[in-house]
Amino acid sequence: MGTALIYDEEMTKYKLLWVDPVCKIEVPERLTVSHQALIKSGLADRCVSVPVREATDEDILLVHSEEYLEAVKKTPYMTLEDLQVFTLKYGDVYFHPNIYHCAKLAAGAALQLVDSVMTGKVRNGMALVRPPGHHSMRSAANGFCVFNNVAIAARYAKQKYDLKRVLIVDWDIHHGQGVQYCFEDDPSVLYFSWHRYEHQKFWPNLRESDYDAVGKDKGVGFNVNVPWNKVGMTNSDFLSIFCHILLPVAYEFCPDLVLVCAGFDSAIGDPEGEMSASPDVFAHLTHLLMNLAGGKLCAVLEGGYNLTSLPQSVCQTVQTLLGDPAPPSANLTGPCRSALETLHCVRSAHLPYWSCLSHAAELPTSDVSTKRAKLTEGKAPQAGEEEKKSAAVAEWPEPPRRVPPPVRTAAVLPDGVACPDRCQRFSSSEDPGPATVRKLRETFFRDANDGGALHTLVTLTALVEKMLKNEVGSGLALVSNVPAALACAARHVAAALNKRVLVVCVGDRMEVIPGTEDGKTVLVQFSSHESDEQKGKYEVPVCLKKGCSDVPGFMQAVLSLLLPLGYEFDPSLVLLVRTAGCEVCDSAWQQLTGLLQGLAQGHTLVLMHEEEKSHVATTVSRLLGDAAPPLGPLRAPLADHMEAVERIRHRLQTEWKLLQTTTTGCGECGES
Ligand code: FKS
Ligand code: ZN
Repeated sequence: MGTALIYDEEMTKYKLLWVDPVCKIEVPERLTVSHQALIKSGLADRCVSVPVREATDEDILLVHSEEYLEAVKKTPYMTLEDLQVFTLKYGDVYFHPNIYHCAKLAAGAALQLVDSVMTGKVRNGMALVRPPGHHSMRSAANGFCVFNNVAIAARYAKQKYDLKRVLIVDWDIHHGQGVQYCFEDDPSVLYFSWHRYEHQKFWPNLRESDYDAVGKDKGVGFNVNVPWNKVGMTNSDFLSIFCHILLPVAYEFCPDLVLVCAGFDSAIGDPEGEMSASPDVFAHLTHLLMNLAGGKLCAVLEGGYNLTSLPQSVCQTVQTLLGDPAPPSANLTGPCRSALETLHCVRSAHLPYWSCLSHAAELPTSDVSTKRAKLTEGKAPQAGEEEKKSAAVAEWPEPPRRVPPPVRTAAVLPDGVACPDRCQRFSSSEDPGPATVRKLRETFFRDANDGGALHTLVTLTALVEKMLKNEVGSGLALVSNVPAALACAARHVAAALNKRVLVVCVGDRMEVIPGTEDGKTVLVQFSSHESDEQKGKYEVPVCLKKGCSDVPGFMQAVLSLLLPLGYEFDPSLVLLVRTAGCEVCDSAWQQLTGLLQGLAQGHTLVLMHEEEKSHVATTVSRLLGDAAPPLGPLRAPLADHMEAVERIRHRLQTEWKLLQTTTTGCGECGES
């Protein structure tokens, strides 16, 4: 199943006709450079090209008032002077004789995208549109927006396909207040937006863009605002918000469809956003959303004004939608203080509505605000106390090309186990040489002399090498001796190849575990086995006492512990191990497998016991990048499990900065 790309040159055929310093950045070239970049990179050719259509009056009236629609309808016939006068009724927007036509196409493009995804013609897609939509309101144009493309798409999708829940992720750097107003009392549409705010000093300067605007009436809890109070936010800040707010809430909500207000003014170099996130962060943001709603994701362009970072970011997004492995997640140094304040405020504000946040340390948010006020109003900050954040230098390297490996997924399977479609059966033809064989035998089979098992280890070693050379993407091996296979593969990566390896084990606690002393190996082990040992930074036993059968608790551990740690560690390979007594339900296992594909450029090697062969087909499907099936709305995680996860996060957050959720280092003990 493919990726739709919707674009029509017609939407470049309007522009600002008078002098206006506020509006001059919204130019037709935004669309042409984005589209050209997709063509030049070969990505456009790989997409299913879907034509635009004009949204009908009926479509537009799903969100806008009749009076407003009738007023906009007159603009094609206005003189330049009339247009200027009409424009003055609204904020930060301009009209043009052709903008009504383009606005109908922009909204219609979003609807075509929803139809393509919902009818199963494609899995996901992106619409490159102008004018953008997220600021426009029921009866008002605003912030370059005429009709609210994504809000219309959400109502349309709900109505036409009888959807129960739609998630809107607005990663544009401006607050989509139009979307918020449209759905603030509606619990069927969850709206998430992060935006430059600077304590209301940044446009659109609304009180209701702050974190405490959580929705109204029945929709309370279904509006999530993440205000950035400093510029210069980085990849770490963005990913931290995803791991600790958006993803847990989104998984609990369990949308039937994900719509993205895909603005790229949140990327480095943008004159409006002044943030420092690199274009490849959008690959990760996209990837992290792709296992929700069975992969049904529609991205609709909003802002983005730097004509270099905009096309790069668009390409990263589309390439990820196409299923190519993610780029490395290098240089994640943890969120800044201001981002942590925001994170904490948002989590506290939403703690009454989402059980995944119910253990968010309940430090009164007023404390944070007071501290903040003191910090800003008082004397000049002491050296080192001042935020290091500042607007980024508008120079950054072009994201390296993401080259999909020639073999996407390979499997090492015993004879008699069929190899799934699109997956290559892997067997090593190379002779390992007597020295290697002797070493393997000495290390792993001192007592036994099992030729078959030895051969498996030789094969695994060869497979791991091919994965690290990007000749193979991901892999799966069914083995009889899981601990030996794991130790062999992990040691080979860490010791012989000197690369970082993340080992994730699910199920029975393993007796033989690879050493983590080298700092190249991180071991995260999910099991029901109690362990009070204080392990170091590289060994993380996650004890879910009632077993991993508590899906919400397990997902909490995956989203707020494993993923941030994994992203910060930035391994070259992920070894995902499923042991015989694995209690985690199949759909949670699949989510885990899918989410881990965002690490190590998709180089995951799954090791399973031979008896687990019934899981081969679904696991391979995740490794190939197919979306995992939805888990259903999640109930509250078991309190014990929540506490266990919080305890581990607390223990590790000084070492792994991406695990932090408060500025104090520890919400409960006040330790820094
Ligand atoms: C402050 C002036 C802000 C208006 C900015 C509009 C932003 C529009 C957008 C959209 F996605 F809608 F295009 N002027 N310097 O990027 O959010
Ligand atoms: Zn914007």
